[in-house]
Amino acid sequence: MKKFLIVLLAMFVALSCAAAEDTVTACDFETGVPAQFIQSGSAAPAVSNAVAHGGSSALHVKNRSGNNWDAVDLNAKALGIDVGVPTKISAWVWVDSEEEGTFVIAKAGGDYATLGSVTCPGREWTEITAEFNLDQPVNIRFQNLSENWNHAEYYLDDMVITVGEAPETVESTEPPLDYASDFSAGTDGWYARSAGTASVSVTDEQGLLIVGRTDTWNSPGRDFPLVTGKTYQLSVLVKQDQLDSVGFILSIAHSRDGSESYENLATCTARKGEWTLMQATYVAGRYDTHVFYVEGGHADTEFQIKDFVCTEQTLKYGKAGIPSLKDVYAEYFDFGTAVTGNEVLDADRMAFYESQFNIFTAGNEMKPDSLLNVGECIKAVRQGGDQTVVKVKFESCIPLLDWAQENGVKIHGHTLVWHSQTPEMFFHEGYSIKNPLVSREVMLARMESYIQQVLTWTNQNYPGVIVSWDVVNEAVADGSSKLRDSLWTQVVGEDFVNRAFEYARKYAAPGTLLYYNDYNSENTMKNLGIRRLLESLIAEGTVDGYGFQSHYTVNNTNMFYVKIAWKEIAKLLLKDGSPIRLRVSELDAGIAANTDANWQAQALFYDELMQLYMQYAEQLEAVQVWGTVDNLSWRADSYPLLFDAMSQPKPAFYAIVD
Ligand code: 9MR
Repeated sequence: MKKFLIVLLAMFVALSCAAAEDTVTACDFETGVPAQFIQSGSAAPAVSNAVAHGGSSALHVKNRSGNNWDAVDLNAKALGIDVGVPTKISAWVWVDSEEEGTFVIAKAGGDYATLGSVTCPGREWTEITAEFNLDQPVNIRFQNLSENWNHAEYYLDDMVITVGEAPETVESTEPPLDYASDFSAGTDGWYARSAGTASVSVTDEQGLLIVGRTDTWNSPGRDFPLVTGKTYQLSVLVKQDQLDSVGFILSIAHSRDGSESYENLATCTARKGEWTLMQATYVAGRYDTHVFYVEGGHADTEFQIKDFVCTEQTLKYGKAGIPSLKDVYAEYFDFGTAVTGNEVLDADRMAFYESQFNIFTAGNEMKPDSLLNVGECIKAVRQGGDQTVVKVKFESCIPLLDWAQENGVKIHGHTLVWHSQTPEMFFHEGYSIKNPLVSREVMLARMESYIQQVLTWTNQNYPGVIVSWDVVNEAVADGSSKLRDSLWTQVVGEDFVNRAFEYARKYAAPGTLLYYNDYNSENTMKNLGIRRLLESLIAEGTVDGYGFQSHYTVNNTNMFYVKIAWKEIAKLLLKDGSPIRLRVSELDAGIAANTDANWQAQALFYDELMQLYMQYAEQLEAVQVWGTVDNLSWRADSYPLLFDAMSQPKPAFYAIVD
């Protein structure tokens, strides 16, 4: 018996000279769930013998937690169901409920439109069909529409998927995107993202109103043809007339191979009746679709948007003839920056960064929340693995590591162990926060396994690329000489930092420099705490250096204390008697507003810092700014970097290259 029968019905229809070729895929679920069926939400698709339409088994969708998206999806791309391809699906459905309801075949992304629907009595096999040409590259979902079925398990059987010929594609050379919404002739491609209840319409105020919302994600959305790696400036006005104030979010939904993910780009609080602005800069990731949308408020809040602008930045990165930071400081230390995920996808931008910097750090992509594969950890324990099993994934950091390897630039790894950006379930039995915390022994085993896998994989695949690591980040409490209370101290105890360094030393390639990294070391008590911690690591011979994060605010930072902090820490000697290594790991210096006077003050501030750094050049491995251009900084509102939003050098840049 075949579980997944692909019948290539090369139906060469003898109509004049035209030939139509359909691919027919029949699934009877007799021996398993074909790989093309993917879990959606918490539902786990499996094969069951409880009921069957034909044969003795069917696809069973169970573990549903009360959402209609706890369902099963079909990987459309895997079956050739692309945009514009004529597709027919027929299947038999059996819903485990006494009540009648509506079952649908729907788009699993984009506008989530229904493609086919059927009303069926509970516990009776009913046929559902859908015939469509997708207008967005999304997966296909088999789900209930009726809310009374949100917990009901259901079965699918004898599915037949008929996929026609792909339309001819025409290569287009589109000019850079320069979009401004105009609702004078209708909704201008905007639609309601919802499970069918919400709708959008144009108002007298030239706005687009959304009504009928039943969930906070229900939103006006529109597809945009973004180009991977390109930078887009976004702005939109939002208004609501129902409550004193409502929080809104400008977001993007993107999908790759049919699987959708989301990013929040900007937020605002809109007071009753006031048009409120949201602005953002977005660098497009490697996705097939990009939908910008505005969400938020309460599930049923009605609101309008207008003047949505999305413009591709067509700037030329950098400026011809300017000095290069890495060259200016080459004799003394490396000069580097941090990049976030999508910046690395733009070759022009990276060429500009490479002209200025010789060491790079991933802003987020090598942190535990990027590298821990929580789903696989849970699965491994469920399948009988012991509590110490740890699964990792590396997709997030591969583009940066590939780029660094190809271009011969160094990477500083950030960060192996941190209380933040680490999934809470990492600390719990079975990787579920519903379970108790694991024992110290299990947690240490998990920590060692994680560090071992990350260091081994990077060493094997990118030998020599990662020259140093932040082993532990921010372990000392603010304004205190004690360790910060965290799940690490609660589960492992006060020596978690020492153990992390022990494991890192054990698995790091020889010569890799291992750092403890922290901020606010100019606070006297914290400085003491940092030194005590470093001394305990030095005694164990596991640490090489200290990273001064150096997130400053020009008018609030007292340079006197910064200098004392450097003096105190720089005095420490390593076990072999040599001075401790130092690095400036995340430098930025914010200003209150983008004015000439502030830019000059910022330039003086950077200049004074560089003079300080030069005094420690012997011990200093690198100075790294935390981002290159102001608008992509984590502190974009305070313009803290050396290049402006147009990637042009600011006075602060000139101050430190002179
Ligand atoms: O730059 C990072 C930003 O994109 C993240 O939203 C943020 C979340 O914690 O982390 C930022 O990087 C931090 C770094 O990892 C550790 N020191 C403080 C940095 C700024 O928050």
